[in-house]
Amino acid sequence: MQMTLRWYGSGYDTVTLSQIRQIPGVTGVITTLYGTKPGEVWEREDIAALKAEVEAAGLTIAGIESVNVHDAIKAGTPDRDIYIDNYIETLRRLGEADIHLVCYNFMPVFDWTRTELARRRADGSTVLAYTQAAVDALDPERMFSEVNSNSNGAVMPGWEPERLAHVKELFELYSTVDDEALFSNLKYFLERIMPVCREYDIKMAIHPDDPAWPIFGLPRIIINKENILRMMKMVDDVHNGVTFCSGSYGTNLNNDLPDMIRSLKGRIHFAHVRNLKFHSPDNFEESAHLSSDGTFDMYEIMRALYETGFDGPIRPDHGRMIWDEVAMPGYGLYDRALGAAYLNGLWEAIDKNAKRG
Ligand SMILES: [Mn+2]
Repeated sequence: MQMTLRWYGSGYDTVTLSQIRQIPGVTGVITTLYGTKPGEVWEREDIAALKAEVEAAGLTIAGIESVNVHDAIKAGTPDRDIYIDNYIETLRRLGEADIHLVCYNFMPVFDWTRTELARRRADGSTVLAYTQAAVDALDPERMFSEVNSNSNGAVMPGWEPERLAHVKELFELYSTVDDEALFSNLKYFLERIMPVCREYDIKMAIHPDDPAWPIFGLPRIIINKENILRMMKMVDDVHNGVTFCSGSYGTNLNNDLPDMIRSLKGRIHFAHVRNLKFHSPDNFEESAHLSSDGTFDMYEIMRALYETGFDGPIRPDHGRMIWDEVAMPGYGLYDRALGAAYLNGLWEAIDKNAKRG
Protein backbone atom coordinates (compact mmCIF):
# COMPACT_ATOMS: atom_id res chain seq x y z
CA MET A 1 0.00 0.00 0.00
CA GLN A 2 0.97 3.60 -0.40
CA MET A 3 0.14 5.97 2.48
CA THR A 4 -1.33 9.25 1.23
CA LEU A 5 -3.18 12.33 2.37
CA ARG A 6 -6.01 14.09 0.62
CA TRP A 7 -5.00 17.54 -0.57
CA TYR A 8 -7.37 20.07 -2.16
CA GLY A 9 -4.77 22.19 -3.95
CA SER A 10 -2.87 25.35 -3.09
CA GLY A 11 -5.76 27.71 -3.59
CA TYR A 12 -8.12 25.74 -1.36
CA ASP A 13 -6.28 23.79 1.30
CA THR A 14 -4.90 25.14 4.59
CA VAL A 15 -2.43 22.23 4.62
CA THR A 16 0.67 22.59 2.47
CA LEU A 17 2.51 19.98 0.44
CA SER A 18 5.67 20.61 2.47
CA GLN A 19 3.75 19.76 5.65
CA ILE A 20 2.41 16.59 4.09
CA ARG A 21 5.91 15.65 2.98
CA GLN A 22 7.02 15.66 6.64
CA ILE A 23 4.47 13.10 7.83
CA PRO A 24 6.47 9.88 8.20
CA GLY A 25 5.57 7.35 5.54
CA VAL A 26 3.32 9.61 3.50
CA THR A 27 4.62 9.59 -0.06
CA GLY A 28 1.68 10.78 -2.11
CA VAL A 29 -1.41 12.91 -2.23
CA ILE A 30 -4.91 12.27 -3.42
CA THR A 31 -5.99 15.43 -5.10
CA THR A 32 -8.28 17.00 -7.68
CA LEU A 33 -8.78 20.12 -9.71
CA TYR A 34 -11.07 21.53 -7.06
CA GLY A 35 -12.22 24.45 -9.19
CA THR A 36 -13.73 22.27 -11.93
CA LYS A 37 -17.43 21.51 -12.13
CA PRO A 38 -18.98 18.09 -12.77
CA GLY A 39 -19.33 17.57 -16.50
CA GLU A 40 -16.35 19.71 -17.56
CA VAL A 41 -13.38 18.41 -19.49
CA TRP A 42 -10.21 18.97 -17.46
CA GLU A 43 -7.59 21.09 -19.19
CA ARG A 44 -4.31 19.33 -19.98
CA GLU A 45 -2.32 22.32 -18.72
CA ASP A 46 -4.17 22.26 -15.38
CA ILE A 47 -3.46 18.56 -14.91
CA ALA A 48 0.20 19.08 -15.82
CA ALA A 49 0.56 22.05 -13.46
CA LEU A 50 -1.01 20.13 -10.57
CA LYS A 51 1.30 17.20 -11.19
CA ALA A 52 4.39 19.40 -11.44
CA GLU A 53 3.52 21.17 -8.20
CA VAL A 54 3.03 17.91 -6.28
CA GLU A 55 6.19 16.35 -7.69
CA ALA A 56 8.26 19.46 -6.97
CA ALA A 57 7.31 18.96 -3.30
CA GLY A 58 8.73 15.43 -3.37
CA LEU A 59 5.35 13.70 -3.50
CA THR A 60 3.37 11.85 -6.16
CA ILE A 61 -0.24 12.09 -7.27
CA ALA A 62 -1.45 8.68 -6.10
CA GLY A 63 -4.92 9.25 -7.49
CA ILE A 64 -7.71 11.70 -8.15
CA GLU A 65 -10.51 12.24 -5.65
CA SER A 66 -12.73 13.01 -7.29
CA VAL A 67 -13.70 13.35 -10.90
CA ASN A 68 -17.31 14.12 -10.08
CA VAL A 69 -20.13 12.63 -12.11
CA HIS A 70 -22.69 15.05 -13.54
CA ASP A 71 -26.26 14.68 -12.28
CA ALA A 72 -27.46 14.03 -15.86
CA ILE A 73 -25.45 10.80 -15.82
CA LYS A 74 -26.72 9.72 -12.41
CA ALA A 75 -30.30 10.57 -13.26
CA GLY A 76 -30.00 9.11 -16.78
CA THR A 77 -31.38 12.11 -18.66
CA PRO A 78 -31.31 12.21 -22.50
CA ASP A 79 -28.27 14.54 -22.56
CA ARG A 80 -26.13 12.24 -20.41
CA ASP A 81 -23.93 11.15 -23.33
CA ILE A 82 -22.50 14.65 -23.69
CA TYR A 83 -21.31 14.50 -20.09
CA ILE A 84 -20.06 10.94 -20.41
CA ASP A 85 -18.05 11.94 -23.47
CA ASN A 86 -16.53 14.75 -21.40
CA TYR A 87 -15.79 12.35 -18.58
CA ILE A 88 -14.07 9.97 -21.01
CA GLU A 89 -11.95 12.81 -22.35
CA THR A 90 -10.92 13.80 -18.81
CA LEU A 91 -9.98 10.19 -18.09
CA ARG A 92 -7.93 10.06 -21.30
CA ARG A 93 -6.04 13.19 -20.29
CA LEU A 94 -5.40 11.84 -16.79
CA GLY A 95 -4.16 8.58 -18.31
CA GLU A 96 -1.84 10.49 -20.62
CA ALA A 97 -0.48 12.24 -17.50
CA ASP A 98 0.26 8.79 -16.01
CA ILE A 99 -2.51 8.98 -13.41
CA HIS A 100 -4.21 5.62 -12.93
CA LEU A 101 -6.71 5.91 -10.07
CA VAL A 102 -9.97 7.85 -10.04
CA CYS A 103 -12.36 7.98 -7.10
CA TYR A 104 -15.95 9.06 -7.73
CA ASN A 105 -19.37 8.59 -6.21
CA PHE A 106 -22.85 8.00 -7.52
CA MET A 107 -24.90 9.69 -4.80
CA PRO A 108 -27.90 11.70 -6.03
CA VAL A 109 -27.90 15.41 -5.10
CA PHE A 110 -26.02 15.11 -1.82
CA ASP A 111 -22.51 14.03 -1.23
CA TRP A 112 -21.60 12.78 2.26
CA THR A 113 -23.91 14.14 4.94
CA ARG A 114 -23.14 15.16 8.52
CA THR A 115 -25.44 17.11 10.78
CA GLU A 116 -22.72 18.65 12.95
CA LEU A 117 -19.36 19.86 11.68
CA ALA A 118 -17.88 20.60 15.10
CA ARG A 119 -19.30 18.40 17.87
CA ARG A 120 -17.17 18.97 20.97
CA ARG A 121 -15.80 15.87 22.64
CA ALA A 122 -14.68 15.41 26.26
CA ASP A 123 -11.05 16.06 25.35
CA GLY A 124 -11.91 19.42 23.75
CA SER A 125 -11.42 18.26 20.16
CA THR A 126 -14.24 18.82 17.68
CA VAL A 127 -15.49 16.29 15.16
CA LEU A 128 -18.01 15.76 12.40
CA ALA A 129 -21.11 13.99 13.68
CA TYR A 130 -24.47 12.68 12.49
CA THR A 131 -27.84 12.13 14.03
CA GLN A 132 -30.80 10.86 12.05
CA ALA A 133 -33.09 13.02 14.21
CA ALA A 134 -31.33 16.15 12.95
CA VAL A 135 -31.69 15.08 9.30
CA ASP A 136 -35.36 14.28 9.82
CA ALA A 137 -35.89 17.78 11.23
CA LEU A 138 -34.23 19.55 8.28
CA ASP A 139 -35.23 20.16 4.71
CA PRO A 140 -32.55 19.82 2.02
CA GLU A 141 -32.16 23.58 1.51
CA ARG A 142 -31.54 24.21 5.20
CA MET A 143 -29.03 21.39 5.14
CA PHE A 144 -27.01 23.15 2.42
CA SER A 145 -26.97 26.50 4.20
CA GLU A 146 -26.06 24.98 7.57
CA VAL A 147 -23.13 23.09 6.10
CA ASN A 148 -21.85 26.21 4.37
CA SER A 149 -22.17 28.46 7.41
CA ASN A 150 -20.20 26.10 9.66
CA SER A 151 -17.29 25.15 7.43
CA ASN A 152 -14.59 27.55 8.73
CA GLY A 153 -14.79 29.42 5.44
CA ALA A 154 -13.96 26.33 3.37
CA VAL A 155 -16.04 25.16 0.42
CA MET A 156 -17.06 21.66 1.45
CA PRO A 157 -16.75 19.09 -1.33
CA GLY A 158 -20.18 18.24 -2.68
CA TRP A 159 -21.77 21.16 -0.82
CA GLU A 160 -20.78 23.97 -3.16
CA PRO A 161 -23.14 26.92 -2.53
CA GLU A 162 -24.09 27.18 -6.22
CA ARG A 163 -25.71 23.74 -5.94
CA LEU A 164 -28.07 25.14 -3.33
CA ALA A 165 -29.71 27.37 -5.93
CA HIS A 166 -30.69 24.28 -7.89
CA VAL A 167 -31.67 21.96 -5.10
CA LYS A 168 -35.38 21.91 -6.04
CA GLU A 169 -34.55 21.16 -9.69
CA LEU A 170 -32.15 18.46 -8.58
CA PHE A 171 -34.85 16.79 -6.54
CA GLU A 172 -37.20 16.93 -9.53
CA LEU A 173 -34.52 15.41 -11.72
CA TYR A 174 -34.42 12.36 -9.45
CA SER A 175 -38.17 12.15 -8.82
CA THR A 176 -38.52 9.08 -11.06
CA VAL A 177 -35.14 7.51 -10.23
CA ASP A 178 -35.36 4.55 -7.87
CA ASP A 179 -32.66 2.06 -6.85
CA GLU A 180 -33.07 -0.01 -10.01
CA ALA A 181 -32.84 3.03 -12.26
CA LEU A 182 -29.76 4.25 -10.43
CA PHE A 183 -28.10 0.85 -10.83
CA SER A 184 -28.97 0.87 -14.50
CA ASN A 185 -27.61 4.42 -14.99
CA LEU A 186 -24.41 3.43 -13.22
CA LYS A 187 -24.03 0.37 -15.45
CA TYR A 188 -24.54 2.47 -18.56
CA PHE A 189 -21.89 4.96 -17.38
CA LEU A 190 -19.38 2.25 -16.51
CA GLU A 191 -19.84 0.35 -19.76
CA ARG A 192 -19.14 3.52 -21.70
CA ILE A 193 -16.00 4.45 -19.75
CA MET A 194 -14.43 0.99 -19.46
CA PRO A 195 -12.66 1.11 -22.86
CA VAL A 196 -10.68 4.26 -21.96
CA CYS A 197 -9.99 2.83 -18.49
CA ARG A 198 -8.57 -0.33 -20.08
CA GLU A 199 -6.56 1.64 -22.61
CA TYR A 200 -4.82 3.73 -19.92
CA ASP A 201 -5.13 1.25 -17.04
CA ILE A 202 -7.25 3.65 -14.99
CA LYS A 203 -8.80 2.01 -11.96
CA MET A 204 -12.19 3.49 -11.15
CA ALA A 205 -12.94 3.35 -7.44
CA ILE A 206 -16.50 4.14 -6.42
CA HIS A 207 -16.89 5.75 -3.02
CA PRO A 208 -19.73 4.44 -0.87
CA ASP A 209 -22.73 6.55 -0.02
CA ASP A 210 -22.46 8.23 3.34
CA PRO A 211 -24.45 7.60 5.44
CA ALA A 212 -25.09 4.18 3.94
CA TRP A 213 -28.86 4.52 3.65
CA PRO A 214 -31.31 6.71 1.71
CA ILE A 215 -31.81 10.25 2.99
CA PHE A 216 -34.43 12.84 1.99
CA GLY A 217 -36.19 10.12 0.01
CA LEU A 218 -33.37 9.86 -2.54
CA PRO A 219 -32.13 6.42 -3.64
CA ARG A 220 -28.68 5.34 -2.50
CA ILE A 221 -27.20 2.08 -3.69
CA ILE A 222 -23.50 1.85 -2.75
CA ILE A 223 -24.29 0.97 0.82
CA ASN A 224 -23.65 -2.70 1.62
CA LYS A 225 -21.97 -5.94 0.56
CA GLU A 226 -24.86 -7.23 -1.52
CA ASN A 227 -25.14 -4.07 -3.60
CA ILE A 228 -21.43 -3.54 -4.12
CA LEU A 229 -20.95 -7.15 -5.25
CA ARG A 230 -23.87 -6.69 -7.63
CA MET A 231 -22.11 -3.63 -9.02
CA MET A 232 -18.80 -5.50 -9.41
CA LYS A 233 -20.56 -8.30 -11.30
CA MET A 234 -22.69 -6.09 -13.53
CA VAL A 235 -19.52 -4.68 -15.12
CA ASP A 236 -17.02 -7.41 -14.36
CA ASP A 237 -13.74 -5.68 -15.13
CA VAL A 238 -10.88 -5.01 -12.70
CA HIS A 239 -11.06 -1.33 -13.71
CA ASN A 240 -14.52 -1.22 -12.16
CA GLY A 241 -13.47 -1.15 -8.53
CA VAL A 242 -14.07 0.25 -5.13
CA THR A 243 -12.87 2.87 -2.69
CA PHE A 244 -13.24 1.00 0.57
CA CYS A 245 -14.20 3.71 3.06
CA SER A 246 -14.53 2.23 6.53
CA GLY A 247 -16.18 5.36 7.89
CA SER A 248 -18.89 5.34 5.21
CA TYR A 249 -19.78 1.64 5.00
CA GLY A 250 -19.34 1.63 8.77
CA THR A 251 -22.21 4.10 9.30
CA ASN A 252 -24.45 1.05 9.05
CA LEU A 253 -23.54 -1.23 11.94
CA ASN A 254 -24.91 -4.22 10.00
CA ASN A 255 -21.95 -3.93 7.62
CA ASP A 256 -19.17 -6.32 8.68
CA LEU A 257 -16.19 -4.30 7.42
CA PRO A 258 -13.43 -6.98 7.39
CA ASP A 259 -15.84 -9.42 5.73
CA MET A 260 -16.73 -6.86 3.06
CA ILE A 261 -13.03 -6.23 2.38
CA ARG A 262 -12.40 -9.96 1.95
CA SER A 263 -15.38 -10.30 -0.40
CA LEU A 264 -13.98 -7.50 -2.60
CA LYS A 265 -10.51 -9.01 -2.97
CA GLY A 266 -8.78 -7.63 -6.06
CA ARG A 267 -11.37 -4.90 -6.60
CA ILE A 268 -10.41 -2.47 -3.81
CA HIS A 269 -8.17 0.10 -5.48
CA PHE A 270 -8.21 2.79 -2.81
CA ALA A 271 -8.85 2.77 0.93
CA HIS A 272 -10.13 5.43 3.30
CA VAL A 273 -9.57 4.20 6.82
CA ARG A 274 -11.14 5.93 9.79
CA ASN A 275 -13.07 5.14 12.90
CA LEU A 276 -16.53 6.11 14.15
CA LYS A 277 -17.85 6.25 17.69
CA PHE A 278 -21.49 5.23 17.95
CA HIS A 279 -23.73 6.45 20.76
CA SER A 280 -26.70 4.68 19.16
CA PRO A 281 -27.16 3.18 15.67
CA ASP A 282 -28.22 6.57 14.29
CA ASN A 283 -26.04 8.88 16.36
CA PHE A 284 -22.33 8.70 15.66
CA GLU A 285 -19.27 10.89 15.48
CA GLU A 286 -15.91 10.66 13.72
CA SER A 287 -13.50 9.65 16.47
CA ALA A 288 -9.72 9.46 16.42
CA HIS A 289 -8.38 6.62 14.29
CA LEU A 290 -7.28 4.52 17.28
CA SER A 291 -9.52 1.45 17.79
CA SER A 292 -10.15 2.19 21.47
CA ASP A 293 -11.42 5.70 20.70
CA GLY A 294 -14.24 4.45 18.51
CA THR A 295 -16.41 1.47 17.63
CA PHE A 296 -14.39 -0.29 14.90
CA ASP A 297 -11.50 -2.73 15.28
CA MET A 298 -8.97 -0.92 13.11
CA TYR A 299 -6.46 -3.76 13.38
CA GLU A 300 -8.96 -6.19 11.81
CA ILE A 301 -9.75 -3.71 9.02
CA MET A 302 -6.05 -3.26 8.20
CA ARG A 303 -5.43 -7.00 8.51
CA ALA A 304 -8.21 -7.75 6.01
CA LEU A 305 -6.68 -5.25 3.57
CA TYR A 306 -3.24 -6.78 4.07
CA GLU A 307 -4.43 -10.36 3.70
CA THR A 308 -6.32 -9.66 0.50
CA GLY A 309 -3.16 -8.24 -1.05
CA PHE A 310 -4.31 -4.63 -1.14
CA ASP A 311 -1.59 -2.56 -2.83
CA GLY A 312 -3.30 0.72 -3.70
CA PRO A 313 -3.20 4.11 -2.04
CA ILE A 314 -4.66 4.38 1.44
CA ARG A 315 -5.41 7.51 3.40
CA PRO A 316 -6.51 8.39 6.87
CA ASP A 317 -9.90 9.82 6.19
CA HIS A 318 -11.38 12.66 8.15
CA GLY A 319 -9.63 13.74 11.32
CA ARG A 320 -10.68 15.56 14.46
CA MET A 321 -9.91 19.24 14.84
CA ILE A 322 -7.25 19.45 17.54
CA TRP A 323 -4.55 21.78 18.86
CA ASP A 324 -6.54 24.89 17.86
CA GLU A 325 -6.14 24.23 14.16
CA VAL A 326 -8.52 26.10 11.85
CA ALA A 327 -9.16 24.14 8.66
CA MET A 328 -11.88 22.57 6.58
CA PRO A 329 -13.86 20.36 8.99
CA GLY A 330 -12.42 16.84 8.83
CA TYR A 331 -9.38 17.95 6.84
CA GLY A 332 -6.93 19.49 9.26
CA LEU A 333 -3.30 18.45 9.28
CA TYR A 334 -2.70 17.30 12.83
CA ASP A 335 -5.18 14.53 13.44
CA ARG A 336 -4.85 13.12 9.95
CA ALA A 337 -1.08 12.99 10.46
CA LEU A 338 -1.68 11.07 13.70
CA GLY A 339 -4.02 8.78 11.76
CA ALA A 340 -1.41 8.12 9.06
CA ALA A 341 1.22 7.30 11.68
CA TYR A 342 -1.15 4.93 13.49
CA LEU A 343 -2.24 3.13 10.31
CA ASN A 344 1.41 2.82 9.25
CA GLY A 345 2.17 1.29 12.63
CA LEU A 346 -0.62 -1.25 12.34
CA TRP A 347 0.53 -2.15 8.82
CA GLU A 348 4.16 -2.60 9.87
CA ALA A 349 3.15 -4.91 12.72
CA ILE A 350 0.83 -6.96 10.49
CA ASP A 351 3.50 -7.20 7.80
CA LYS A 352 6.25 -8.27 10.20
CA ASN A 353 4.00 -10.82 11.86
CA ALA A 354 3.02 -12.27 8.48
CA LYS A 355 6.62 -12.55 7.31
CA ARG A 356 7.68 -14.20 10.55
CA GLY A 357 5.08 -16.93 9.82
MN1 LIG B 1 -14.32 8.25 2.55
